[in-house]
Amino acid sequence: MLFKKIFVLYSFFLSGAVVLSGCGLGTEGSHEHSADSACIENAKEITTSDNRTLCVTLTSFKADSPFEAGFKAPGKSTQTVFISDSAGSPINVTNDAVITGISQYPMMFMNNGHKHSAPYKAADVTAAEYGVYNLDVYYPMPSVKMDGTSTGRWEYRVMLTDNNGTADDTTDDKLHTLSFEPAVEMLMSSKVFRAIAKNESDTYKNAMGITAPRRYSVWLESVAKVVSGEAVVKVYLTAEDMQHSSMTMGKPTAREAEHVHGDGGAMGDADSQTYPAVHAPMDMMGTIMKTILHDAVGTVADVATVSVKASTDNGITWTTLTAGMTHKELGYYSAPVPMTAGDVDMKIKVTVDGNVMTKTGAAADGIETTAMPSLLFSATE
Ligand SMILES: [Cu+2]
Repeated sequence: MLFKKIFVLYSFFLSGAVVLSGCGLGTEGSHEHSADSACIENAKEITTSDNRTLCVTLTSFKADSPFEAGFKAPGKSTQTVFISDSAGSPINVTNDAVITGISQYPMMFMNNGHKHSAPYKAADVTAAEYGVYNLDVYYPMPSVKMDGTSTGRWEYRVMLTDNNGTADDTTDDKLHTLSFEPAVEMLMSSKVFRAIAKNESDTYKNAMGITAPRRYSVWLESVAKVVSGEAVVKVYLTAEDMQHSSMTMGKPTAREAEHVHGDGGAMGDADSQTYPAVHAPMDMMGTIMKTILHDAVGTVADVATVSVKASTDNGITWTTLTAGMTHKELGYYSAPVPMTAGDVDMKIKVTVDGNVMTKTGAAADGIETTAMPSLLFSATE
């Protein structure tokens, strides 16, 4: 009965392939399930402050073109969290009496002892009435190498805000934390969904304690269908830093989880790599949102100017991508870019505070065809 109800809900929303078991989920969760468990296999259980048992599952079963389903790196992974009660009815965090927010927190524990986070998106709650939440992560590194060996372990936490049964009282809210362990696999196709670029004059002290050029990542976020010789491309720009520095990061308040995105940042850990969104200062109704980066000696520097351009003719002509202007869009850049359907090689030119970022970190010297990194993807019409 329970299985059937959940299956019906899933099918209704997905109207496609359903992957509930196995796929990328760690096996540890199964230990938590006794024979009389209220939740299906691979689901995590919590008990709310009003004494309900909730079942939470994590899957990555579909993705919009040009992305592939599944937990893949490097690049954006499209992830779905499904929350139901023990009877299989969906939990809607936008109107539930007690559970009022959802957020995520990815962290990789490397076999070499280092740890780092990943950039992630705000939770998409537009399908909350079905108990379905989209929580995308931009994984910088796989946990499973091409030959099947492990590089470490991704711990992916889903946090649910519980208002302790007291409506409109945020002071005694608590977080339920559910830990999943997705096996993040190396992207096997010839596509490139993350372009890395740097500049020798923009350095910081990295996770190994070495002063090196800061790596900027341009993550492909979406490519719309080609219409009249162009397609709207959106990318997300992050930098590497060693301290929690993104002002867009934070614990979600009730009903506000959808406004929070961030770098999965350090949360007090001075030794973990972070990936703050990079954008020029933006005035958000009187609050100046800015990207704060640290150099090799820990000095704080505000990012003042950012430019992101794309070229699909090998660096001859460049299209300026427009910076997102809302809280949710900070660090995102988009514009219609000329292209035809099929394989696209899109060069990316990022300039931060006057420093043009190249593949090697050396100056481009006008040879932009080879100096600039590419995003490789298939466009459709
Ligand atoms: Cu790693």
